[in-house]
Formats: sequence, structure tokens, C-alpha cells
Amino acid sequence: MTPIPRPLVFQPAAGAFDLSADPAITVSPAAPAVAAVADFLAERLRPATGYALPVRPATAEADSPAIALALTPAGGAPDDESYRLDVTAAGVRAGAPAPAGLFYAVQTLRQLLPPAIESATPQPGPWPLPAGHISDGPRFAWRGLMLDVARHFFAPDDVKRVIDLAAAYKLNRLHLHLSDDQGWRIEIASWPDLARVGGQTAAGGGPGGFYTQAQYADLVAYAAARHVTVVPEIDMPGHSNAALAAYPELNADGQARPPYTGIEVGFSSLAIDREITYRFIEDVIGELAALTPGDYLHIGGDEALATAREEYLRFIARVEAIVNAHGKRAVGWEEIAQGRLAATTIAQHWASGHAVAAAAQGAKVILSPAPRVYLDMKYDAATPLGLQWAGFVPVRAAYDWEPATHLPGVDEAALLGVEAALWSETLTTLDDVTTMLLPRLPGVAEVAWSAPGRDWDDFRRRLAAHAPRWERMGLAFRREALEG
Ligand code: TNX
Repeated sequence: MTPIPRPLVFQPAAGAFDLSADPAITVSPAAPAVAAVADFLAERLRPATGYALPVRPATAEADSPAIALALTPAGGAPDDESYRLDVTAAGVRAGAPAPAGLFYAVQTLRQLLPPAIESATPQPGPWPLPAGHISDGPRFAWRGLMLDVARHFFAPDDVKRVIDLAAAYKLNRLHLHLSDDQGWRIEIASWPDLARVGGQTAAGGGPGGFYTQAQYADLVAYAAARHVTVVPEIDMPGHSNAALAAYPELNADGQARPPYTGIEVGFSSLAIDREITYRFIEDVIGELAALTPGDYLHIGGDEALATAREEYLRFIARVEAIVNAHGKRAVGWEEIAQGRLAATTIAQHWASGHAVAAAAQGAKVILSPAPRVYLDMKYDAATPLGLQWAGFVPVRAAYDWEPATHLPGVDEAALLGVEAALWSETLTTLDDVTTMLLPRLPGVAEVAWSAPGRDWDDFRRRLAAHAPRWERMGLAFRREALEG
């Protein structure tokens, strides 16, 4: 069965390699980044098979069966994510110019094995890996998933499950929406009440929560080990009530706002004309930049309905400069494109035409069109969770669309990539999260990774065959949505 996302070249052949040969996983060169991919593969395969699957450097004799992981040609560009995978009855060879490609070869290999491979306990097998050749690489450099941890807080272990899932479908960005009206979720040492006060609340009045800096750093490292870059977002100048409740001086009138647990948008604004606001932003961005090895900091900028336009534009330009001064590229929701953007700034389309203005001034665009990839939208009228302001998003809507023609005026050259978004107004548990992601996230991942040209009937068959894997992983998913 063709993996998800569909590879560029997929050529099945006769025969299979059987894992019961208990192969070694060999690495060439024996460098830490390659060994890490081999260990990741061994850790995925050992629980269900019960095999030893030792990881060792490749040797010249190579007569025993092996799953060989090799950097070939060595010295490829570090951001090259392509790979080749060859399976014969005699063994498995994965080759890639950089470790990311080897990691994706491993993710493909998992999907070639029977679904029982995802079990946490030993299973009878057999474990045939069908023979064939795959040559693969991504269409877009930015393949993202946004998780809103502000409306409801998700504990670090839950976020790790989401990272696992994103990486399984070859996504490479986890955008964490860390602050909003309902909650502030990241410890900032120089402004401790952001987390201590602003972290106490959540939509609907639940307990809230926040990540300590150590927990955040651990998430970043966990993601990096899966070739996922964390993109932290502090939403400004609107969507800021949690900060405005924690620090009175951030309000235009100097009065702290009461905490907010509803789900309306567009009523809050940081004080644009107070210098303290920019000291606050400098401190927050500074601490986040130091904790975040990735190139990007997301500054929000959406739905600033309580900020006058001219003030908004002045604010965004200043915040963008602060981000750049810390050596990072700014990402913002597409509203930021109403002003002149720095050359490196990225605009994220969700529901308006502002992304067209971004492309017109040469900025890169990430597509998160709400009617396609807002995975917090209900699948259909019968879906218990989710919102519906952008309509229903059945699996086909998430899968069957073409980025390069989606927004007239934003063509392929302007596109950095595609990002699914999961807002959490109605989601409180990991089961809620995966129920909204599955089965739609794999469809978005195919849009972001695979070459143009969708085949809905083929995809829905692959998806249906894929679902037993989520059962084996113990993940909740919306089975009804597999029908259509
Ligand atoms: C719009 S998308 C928002 C969010 C909500 C979301 C709910 C965007 C940039 N703003 O504040 O959570 O709709 O679907």
C-alpha cells in the first residue's frame, strides 16, 4: 500500500524482506545524527517484534541481513529532506544526503510493515517488508501543525504525542500558540506573573497550566530529535488578555483586566503607546529566542480589532524589528501584511486576502486556509467537538485542494508551505486533539509533502487501510470520517 504522504516515486517489486531475519541496523557514517535515526527505528520496531535489532556501524563484509542507513552522497545540504529506500529479499537500504531524509525513510519503512508493528507489546508477526524502490522528497519546505495550548493547556507528554504524529507524516514544524486571552503558557523569568497569574486560566474556566522553561526546552529537543522545528507564538497586540490581567502596566489605562475564560475574540490590546510594552516584548522575545534554536518566532497579529489600524502597523513594525534583532525571522498571521514587512518576514494566510499583499511585496506565505486545514472545524454536523465558523471540514476538504492555485495572487514561488491549525476552544484532552487530527492530518500532510495531483479515491482507500495503525498506537480518531 502506498504510504501517506504519497512518495514521489513508488515502485513495488516482487518479494519481501522479512524482519524475522532479526537484522542489524547499520549506520554509515557512524555519526551521532545517523545513529540517532537508527536508534529511533530500533525503538519503533522492538516492542512489537521482540527482536534485538542491534544498531552498529556498517562494515565491509555486510553478508548478514541488514537495514542499512547511509548518508549518500555524503555532505549534502543540511536542509535536504530527500531520501531513497530500496527493499529486496536480501535487505533494506536507505540513503539520503542528510539525516532528515534518513528519518523520513524510516517513517516510510514503518508504514510498509503491517499495522501490528505499532503495538507496544510483542505480536506474532510475520513482518514482511514488501520489496520495491522509493525515491522521495518534499514539495514544500514548511510542513506545519499549529497547536493552540492557550485556550486549553496540554501537558508536555500530550504535546510529545502530537509531535510523534506530525513527524510520522513528515511534518517538520510545530507551531505552539503559547498565549491568548484565556491563558499564558510559557514561563518568562523576567515577568513571572505572566505564567503565575496568566497561566491559571483556560477557556471554560478549567485549571490552565504553563510550561516551565525546562519543560519547553525539553519539548524543543524532543521535536528536534524528530526533525521538527518548534515555532513559538506570542500573540500580539490582540489576543493578549492573559498578559493584561497579569500586569496592569501593559494596559492603556494602567488597570489590570479581569481574567477571561470565554471564547470571543478581538477585545484586548496591549498598550501601543507605552514604552513599557516594548520592554515587555523585548524581554519575552529575548527569553524565547534564547530557548528556541529554530529560526522563527511567531508574533501573532491576528484579529487586533481593539487596536487602531495606524497603531497596529506601528506596533507590528517595532515587534518585527525586535524579533530580527534577536536573530530570528518573524512569522505573523496575514493581517501583518497590511504594513511594509522586513524581507525575511513570513505571513500566514488563514481567512482573508492580506496574504496577497504579502506576496506582492515579496514576502513568503504559509497557507492555513480555514475551510481546508482548520482541523478544529467539525468534520460534519454530527461531530461533537469543534467549531464551524469556517464551515465543516470533512477529510476530503482537508486533502483535495491545490496550494499553488488556492489564492489568486499567491503562486507557488511565494509559498513556503502549508500548515494545519488546531485551535482548542472545545478541546480539553489528548483524545479530543487526536480525534480532530485523525484522519485529517495525513491528508494535509500529503498536500504539503507530495507532488501536485490529488486522487481522492486512492487516498481514501489508503487512509482506511491506515487506520488500524492508530488503533495499535492507542490513539483516538474519528472513525465515522473515514467514510467520506
Ligand atoms: C480564528 S485563526 C482565530 C483564533 C480562533 C480560531 C478558531 C486566527 C488567526 N484567529 O483566535 O481560535 O479562529 O477557529
